Amino acid sequence: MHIDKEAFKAKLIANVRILSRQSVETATQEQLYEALAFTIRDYVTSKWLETHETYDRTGCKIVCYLSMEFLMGRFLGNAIMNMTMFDEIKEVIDEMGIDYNLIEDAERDPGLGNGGLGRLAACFLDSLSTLELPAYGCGIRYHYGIFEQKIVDGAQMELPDDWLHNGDVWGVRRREYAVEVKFYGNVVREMKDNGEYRYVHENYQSIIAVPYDYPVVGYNNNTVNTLRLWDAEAKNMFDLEKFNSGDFQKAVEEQNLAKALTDVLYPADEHYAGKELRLRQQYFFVSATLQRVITKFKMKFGNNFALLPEKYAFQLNDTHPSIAVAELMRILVDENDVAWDEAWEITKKCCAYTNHTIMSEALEKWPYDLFSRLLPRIFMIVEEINKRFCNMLIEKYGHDAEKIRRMAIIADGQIRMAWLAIVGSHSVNGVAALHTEILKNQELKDFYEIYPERFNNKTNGITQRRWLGHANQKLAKLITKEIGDGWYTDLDELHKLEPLANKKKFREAFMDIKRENKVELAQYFKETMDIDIDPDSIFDIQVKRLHEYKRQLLNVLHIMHLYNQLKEDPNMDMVPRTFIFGAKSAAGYKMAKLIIKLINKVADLVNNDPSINGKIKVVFAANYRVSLAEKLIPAADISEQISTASKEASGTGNMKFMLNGAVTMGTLDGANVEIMEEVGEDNIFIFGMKADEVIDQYARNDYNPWDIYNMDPDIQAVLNMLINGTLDSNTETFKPIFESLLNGYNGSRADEYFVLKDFNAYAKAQAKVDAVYKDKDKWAKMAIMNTACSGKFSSDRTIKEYAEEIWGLKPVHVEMKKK
Ligand code: 26W
Repeated sequence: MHIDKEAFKAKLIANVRILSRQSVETATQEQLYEALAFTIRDYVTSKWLETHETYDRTGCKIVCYLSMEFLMGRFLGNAIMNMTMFDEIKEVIDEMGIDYNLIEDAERDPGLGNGGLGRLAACFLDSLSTLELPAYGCGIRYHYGIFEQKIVDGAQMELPDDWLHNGDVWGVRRREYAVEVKFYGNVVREMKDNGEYRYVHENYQSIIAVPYDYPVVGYNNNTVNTLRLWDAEAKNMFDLEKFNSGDFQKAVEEQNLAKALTDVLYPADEHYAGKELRLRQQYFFVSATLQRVITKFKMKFGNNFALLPEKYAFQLNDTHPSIAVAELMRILVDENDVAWDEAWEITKKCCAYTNHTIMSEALEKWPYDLFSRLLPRIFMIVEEINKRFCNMLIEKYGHDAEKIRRMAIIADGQIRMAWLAIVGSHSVNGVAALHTEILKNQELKDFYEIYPERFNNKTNGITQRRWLGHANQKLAKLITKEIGDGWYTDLDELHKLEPLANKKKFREAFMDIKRENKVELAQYFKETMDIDIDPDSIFDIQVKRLHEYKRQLLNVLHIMHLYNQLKEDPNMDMVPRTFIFGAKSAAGYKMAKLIIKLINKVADLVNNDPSINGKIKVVFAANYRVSLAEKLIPAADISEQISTASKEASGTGNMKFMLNGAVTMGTLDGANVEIMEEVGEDNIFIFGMKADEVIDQYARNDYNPWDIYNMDPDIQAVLNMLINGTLDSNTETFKPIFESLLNGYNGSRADEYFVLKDFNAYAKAQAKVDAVYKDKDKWAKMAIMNTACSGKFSSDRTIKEYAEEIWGLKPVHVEMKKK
């Protein structure tokens, strides 16, 4: 987009003055950031208005992506890139003597998500806008996002993430669209004129849901969709003006209660805790979203609710918003007098559910009494849905009581949210081919049997705009120079790089950029951690949430093994390697926290032992988050994707690394399987047990890791380091890890995730990396092939599949009116 540079400069100067009473010369980085963001927002707003004017005028279908998490990353740089204003803005900023990178760095990450699921939602929004698909992201405006991680004496400390501290430049508060959400109370039955009953919710507590809208800018088009995050406010806050003393007190109390609702993101990933506040959050944003949708629908289409599925689709991002099924029923049946059966058909046509994990500890099952007390009317509706569903099951499987118990939505005093989502949706999808197969054949087998037509796969993807265009600007430029910029909107264009892998000049240019990125990262570590790393070493990176199934432990045990080898033979022939980790652990997840400590203690040992000649270095990069990922991933040679096969639903980090020319070290798990299909077996390092082997072995339950310990002196030596004082003078510190690997810990099985079973295969694959890396040309070809073959993993491809196969959603072109 072309901008008038002088006009832009004048606006920017004015905004610095208006917002902070400063001049460009005296303003802080934060103030300059705020002013630049406001200036850009002005350009965005014209398109934003036009987009919604177009949606209103055409009455097009809209998808609402319902998600508890949106891990958006910084807005500013992304908006500038997608508006295709980057070069011109950069020139203006340079002319003004301001360091553009420092301004981008002044923006705090809106960390409103835990990990994969939240970041996927953000990539999807970028693709939706770029593909001109009408969409809303619907979620919660947490006041505190995912905690900030500090490492103190090797251990994780959590600090609150006050992301709103410097204000919220991108969010627009829209009090005019506030809605009331009701909790607690009781339900009474009233006779309607026609003799039917109506259920009325009484004595409830109200919370006001106020939306804040954030722009989601499409790439090189006029589409700006909306991320709508709901915040909670007290109903009586608005009566504060009256305040005779009693009401004032009450209003303040209510205000505090309301604030608590949206105060903080639950920092647990793949672990369900059954906390009432979380259920309140879920119902809060789902109810607000659906109420607003139905109000708007009625304004446009009256009470013709049969039309609803042609106008709105609701995608449920995991089970967290699955209460939408019951809430939509409530709004249709109670508030709009739609008959149950008709409402049920409408609900199923509107809703679709995505499953993101097979980890059983992640499954949401709300206790019956908590649920019925908090949401009495919703509970009745779930009971009714369950009754009808079970009746259907009895008709089909009357002989098989066990099966019916397994499938019931309400059982054992719990409400099974995944079952509710499946029964109330027309589509159930997994997030990678292998994952969907496992769902169909194992976890959701019973449901696949009765609803085979509902099941489908949508392999995840990532947006190449942020993960290459923005994160790796040097590589983006090189690629555009060689094959043009078509890849920004058609990532399969990258296949055109394949023949260039055979051209020496291109290989050199590609690897020069990799090296520059590594130098930049090394500088960052020097500045932030005062650690020296060698840009000519292999950068081997594992970044993701810390979880036992992701097996950071396998990685660090292997590093300990390498260290032992080097101690024996300091002249061992190996390419120097820098192992980099980034991972947050859920605050209450003891084993995960201990693994973080282990990584840091191994780093202390290895980095401070001059006898190994700097051959290996270990870095734990604190506070892993989107903006840090954007620095780390472009600098990677090796991408660690080493989960126990069958456990990682998809992974999306694996795709970001591949796109940036890192080679995957991985198990045949999640989307790694498809990455191998795309890049070819020769351009990836695959090791370890296969998914079916893991599943069989687990079922046989005859694995004894002691056999490995007793037979394998290398493994024995590594495990003994955990308890013999090498890493920590207190020999008890890492005992639980030792225990979990050999005997099981806290009720888990011994080596539940087959770390020891896969250890040798992993060590062998790592040795192969070392050998291949020595052949510079071969390595460069592999790296280039990874970038060249990553087209499938664009979230544009994924979103097209959702739009065509699940939502029936068509692009709507937005044209700017001539002024
Ligand atoms: C109730 C606690 C809780 C919180 C978050 C349970 C489960 C979750 C998420 C479903 C966990 C998650 O982020 N899953 C990841 O989703 C990604 C996007 O599909 C996948 O790529 C990852 O493999 C999967 O772990």
